[in-house]
Amino acid sequence: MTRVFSGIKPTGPVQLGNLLGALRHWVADQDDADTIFCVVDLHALTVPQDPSELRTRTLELAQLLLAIGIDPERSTLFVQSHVPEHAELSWILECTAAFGELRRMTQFKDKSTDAEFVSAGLFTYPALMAADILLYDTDRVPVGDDQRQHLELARDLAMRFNHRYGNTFVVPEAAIAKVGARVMDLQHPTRKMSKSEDSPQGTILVLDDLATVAKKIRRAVTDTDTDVRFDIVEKPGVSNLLSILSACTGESPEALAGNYARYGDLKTACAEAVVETLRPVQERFAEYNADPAGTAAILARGAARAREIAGPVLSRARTNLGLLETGPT
Ligand code: AQP
Repeated sequence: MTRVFSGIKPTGPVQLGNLLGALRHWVADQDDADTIFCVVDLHALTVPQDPSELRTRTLELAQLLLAIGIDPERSTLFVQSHVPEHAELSWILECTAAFGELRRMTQFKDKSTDAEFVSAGLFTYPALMAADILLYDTDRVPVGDDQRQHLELARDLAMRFNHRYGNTFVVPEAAIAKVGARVMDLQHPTRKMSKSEDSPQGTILVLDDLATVAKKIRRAVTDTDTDVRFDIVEKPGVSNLLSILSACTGESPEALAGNYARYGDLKTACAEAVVETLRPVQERFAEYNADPAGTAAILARGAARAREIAGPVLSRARTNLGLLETGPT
């Protein structure tokens, strides 16, 4: 059976781009793959975090994943720091990656420019992401378009390691959706919507009050003319709304463009579609949120299952590298 792995960082409240670009595909993947999903809390540490907020966000992110339809009977759902194999393989892969290769990562350039404090972890984080994926003999990784370069690096590291030390890792494929793979900020439609970006009016949070969601969409930046057309370069604002509507309805953005003569009508339709997508998620989230002990138990079972898979893969890497095995005491 195909093995699917993906993760999400508890760096802020989940936004619509996370949902449309990645999370809804995770849910669908449960039908035909062995699925493993992870709240990647170690990745959140690349920027300073408030400890109590990080703890709350990690638990609530797991609850949100359950609310969107991740089924713990069919998927392995766990928190990255509960499985220490991730950190160990990350070091091995940092030593497999070249400095220049990491320096070329565009997300590092974006996130380090103008940052007050740039941690070494922000630089090496793609090696940890590669470790997350390679630890599970992953075949397919459903991610948004912004992760394409990191996925390519994970593949390169797997191939380099296999070439140097013998066949150890499965080389994964990225699975990037055609629609919704890059949801843009509603106020700045040439930059991606992001959970830790300071753009409250441009970012739709999955747990935003539904009236606020509709208001943000109605106030989205469009363009000066009135033509409803799917053209990402010339009309980024309108095209973003068409892409969002398309991801929620399943119709193509080009076909949807023909249905609306005015921006106002497109915004109304988009707001309705997003609100109806979020409503059931919010209702289920409230149920999981009322039972933190239940969520903790699900995560503990998930971590135990994850370790059963990750342990032997890490042992394979250690042996092939030539690390001395521990002898009997
Ligand atoms: N705007 C987006 N459109 C489509 N997909 C997106 N993803 C993120 N933003 C968009 C996808 O969501 C998954 C989880 O993302 P992540 O938490 O690992 O980190 P990220 O990609 O860096 O997302 P954010 O929201 O922008 O977080 P911050 O602000 O903390 O960096 C990934 O599959 C991602 O592609």
